Amino acid sequence: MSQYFADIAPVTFEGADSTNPMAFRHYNPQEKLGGKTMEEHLRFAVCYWHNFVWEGNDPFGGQTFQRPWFPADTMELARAKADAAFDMFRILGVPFFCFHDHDVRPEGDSLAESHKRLNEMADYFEKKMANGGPRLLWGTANMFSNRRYMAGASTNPDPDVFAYCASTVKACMDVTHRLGGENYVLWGGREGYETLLNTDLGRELEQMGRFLSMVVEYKHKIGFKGAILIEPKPQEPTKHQYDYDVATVYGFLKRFGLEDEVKVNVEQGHAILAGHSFEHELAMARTLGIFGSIDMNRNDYQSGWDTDQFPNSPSEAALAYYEVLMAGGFTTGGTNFDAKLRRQSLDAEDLIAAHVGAMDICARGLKSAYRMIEDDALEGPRRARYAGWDSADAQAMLAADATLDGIAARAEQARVNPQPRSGAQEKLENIVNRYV
Ligand code: XLS
Ligand code: NI
Ligand code: NI
Repeated sequence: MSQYFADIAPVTFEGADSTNPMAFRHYNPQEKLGGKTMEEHLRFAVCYWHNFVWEGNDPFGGQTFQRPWFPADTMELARAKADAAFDMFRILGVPFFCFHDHDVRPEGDSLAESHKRLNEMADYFEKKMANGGPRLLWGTANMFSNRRYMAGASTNPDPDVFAYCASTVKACMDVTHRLGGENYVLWGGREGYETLLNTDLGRELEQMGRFLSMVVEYKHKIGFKGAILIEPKPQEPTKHQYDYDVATVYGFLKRFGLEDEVKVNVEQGHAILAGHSFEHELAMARTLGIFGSIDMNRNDYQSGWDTDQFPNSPSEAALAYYEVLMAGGFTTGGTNFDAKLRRQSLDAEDLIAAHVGAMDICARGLKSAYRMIEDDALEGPRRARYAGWDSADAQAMLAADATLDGIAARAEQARVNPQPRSGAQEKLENIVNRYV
């Protein structure tokens, strides 16, 4: 127990009419939608990083937050941070948490010392996870903060950095495996470039492909049953990140024969940075068969950088969970918040209130999405739009033995002049609005 959240009671469901800002109005963990409870559908997780590590700094100013565990540069303070973190997980009632190695332990003077500290913290977590404590959704390595990674991790021009990364990822995968983690995440960090003038693009992609292949091999070697997830992002911190978006990641996986081994962790804010909507990225992942998990941090639409705000739009959440449900729901994945408070939100209570609102928006979105699917509200019109393709004649055009000139001859004979039909977008938007 830490004293940090001592004044805050566990958050409970009070129903849609509640005016209590520290209660759930939609997230009722045990309420069932179909065969699963909301808790099982949403699989909420909270990431350590922005919640317990970020100090409130921005490019123009330093620390605004004063947490008792800062600067967390000793193992004692790391444990105090863990105590506060697990108190928050308990208050929110989230079933999962996530962390980067760097979030949970101060870096040691050597690689070996860093690994030792990580393992000590994992021992500490093991006790907190026992007896109904939160489970681990994913573990990951921070290979972007330290200056040794400034020119990339596995894509670094220096082979010693590549080797350093191998050791770091191995240690993090071991710990994730030991703690029963359900996924291992690789967000690109600084895998990208600032300028092509000093970058050998082909070589860097090759290095990244080999590295990922070895990560997958190691997963099988240690018997880790969870999923390996790549988290796409188009830019920031580098000018161009190699894992630009879901489609780019898929092309990369195909190239290295990893499309059945690796899935994606899609983040709302990263989708926006890539010039997509969140639902576009989710629909793409579903279609390509690589949907894994989500980071529910939204981006400001004007900023141009990753603002990692808590989600707060019911209609966006509804369209996102629509895609999640259409993908068959989460298996190993979940809904992770690695969101940031705004830097003026100083209090312990702000951290809790932000998650309460975010969890509630997701629950509301899930319920809307579930009802839209149950009522066939969007799939019905969508099927009708493509109904022409149901006939045997139409299907024959897609068969393996169909040819362009064969189809051309048919069209020329039939002399049908295709008649355009309305896409009815506004009517569909009205339908969505009825559900949110
Ligand atoms: C940064 C990413 C990061 C990953 C995990 O933009 O969102 O937080 O989720 O390394
Ligand atoms: Ni993320
Ligand atoms: Ni992000």
